[in-house]
Amino acid sequence: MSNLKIKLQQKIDEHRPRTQRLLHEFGHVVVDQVTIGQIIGGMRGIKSLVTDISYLDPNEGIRYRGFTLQEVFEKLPKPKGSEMPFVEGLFYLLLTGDVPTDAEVMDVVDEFRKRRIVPRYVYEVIDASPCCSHPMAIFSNAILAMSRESFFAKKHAAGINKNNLWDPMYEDALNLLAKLPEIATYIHAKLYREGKRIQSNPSLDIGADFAHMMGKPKPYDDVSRLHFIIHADHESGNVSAHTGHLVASTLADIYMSISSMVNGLAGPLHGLANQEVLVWLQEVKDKMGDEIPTEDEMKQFVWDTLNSGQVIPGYGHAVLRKTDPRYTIQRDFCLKNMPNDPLFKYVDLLYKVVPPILKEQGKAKNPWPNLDAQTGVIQWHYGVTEYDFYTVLFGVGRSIGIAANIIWDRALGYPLERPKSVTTEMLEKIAGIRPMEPGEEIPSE
Ligand code: CMX
Repeated sequence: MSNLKIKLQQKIDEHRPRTQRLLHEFGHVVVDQVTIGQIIGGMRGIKSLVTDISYLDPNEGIRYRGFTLQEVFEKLPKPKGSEMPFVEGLFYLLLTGDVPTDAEVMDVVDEFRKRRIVPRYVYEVIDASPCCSHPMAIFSNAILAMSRESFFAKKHAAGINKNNLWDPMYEDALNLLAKLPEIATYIHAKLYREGKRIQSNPSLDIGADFAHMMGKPKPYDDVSRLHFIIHADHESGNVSAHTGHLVASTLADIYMSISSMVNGLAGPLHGLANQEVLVWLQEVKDKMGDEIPTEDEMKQFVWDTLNSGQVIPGYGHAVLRKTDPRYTIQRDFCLKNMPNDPLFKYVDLLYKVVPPILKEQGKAKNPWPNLDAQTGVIQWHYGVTEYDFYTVLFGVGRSIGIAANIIWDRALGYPLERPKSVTTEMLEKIAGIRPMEPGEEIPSE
């Protein structure tokens, strides 16, 4: 058994009584109330999920296992000569809650290395994708196709004690995560590099191997590590994390669950926003004939977008109420490594201009930038200019956190998810009003 799995087993044994005690002795304790506004409004803010892997504070941003992102970057071991930590170390941290030693990280690097060979039929699935498919659709299909490999599904069909379900889920999760960089880079090669695939180099860690398979020199290895680490998890209620958890709650295997989460991530209000930011910036750039706009000109572009009924991509958030620390970490990277990049100058100008405008408009609860406002600009700078592909990069990173969550879901025996729905009429009754007649105007108070 790998060191990581042994450690995980210990952590699971320690944690299980806590969950069991809460459920059996304190299951009746009220945690939250639900309003009609929350029921109609996308269940915003209802405390109804549990995860110990990350927590999102509205003002502080994400913490992974109690650590701020800044601390995660400081504490996790780094490959020699790199500014950014091993992605494998983050997986160790998310799964066990402990910061790994150098030796522990190298064990995980080795585990991933052994599992990275992608079955041949996955390339065929990618090759068979119809023309103009979005890379996220191809990515989702490629992952789903591997469901036939699931160790978890086979064990479950054969009959396995519920307490042991986490074990085959762990095996599946590692098998899948180890293959995602190669699958993603093959999609990139297929769509944008005339199929010129670069083979994985088994002597490299995930970040470096990803850069190698993308055909990008240093510091793209660090860009990849940075990217995968900051995208890995954002507690459980966001659409991608929630979808992965929900599908896995049916005891679907990791391939079905992660493929579903990729579909959720592909929406413009979620992961696709990083692509939309680039589209929006390019429009501004084209209109400006590549000149950097003045502050007033940029304000006008922002107002024009809002007045045409569109959102400003990369701004706002369902939970956060301050600048996203994932934005700040990327901004710091840009200031250090690419301060004169023209698109970065656009993004920086937007940081000055957009929040006061969104405040003045008065609709968005959070006028500050989220991580998607910076991501694409870094990729563009290092030559990944196919912005359709950016959400696939997000998906590789997000899979790490969701896989860790799903392993723990099975370890703690979280059941099938099944909230209750009500009808509009029931809500009207609860509100103490009669249903409106067709064509009737909303009565004024
Ligand atoms: N630009 C313009 N209007 C915005 C806005 C923005 N960036 N963010 C929110 N609003 C508007 C909403 O559209 C909504 O308008 P209506 O009342 O007319 O429907 C109003 O402000 C209130 O929305 P909210 O409660 O502040 O935000 P939500 O929780 O409903 O939505 C999010 C959150 C992220 C979908 C929204 O801020 C948005 O559309 N942002 C732009 C897209 C984006 O950057 N998405 C990426 C988020 C990060 C991620 O998940 O990857």
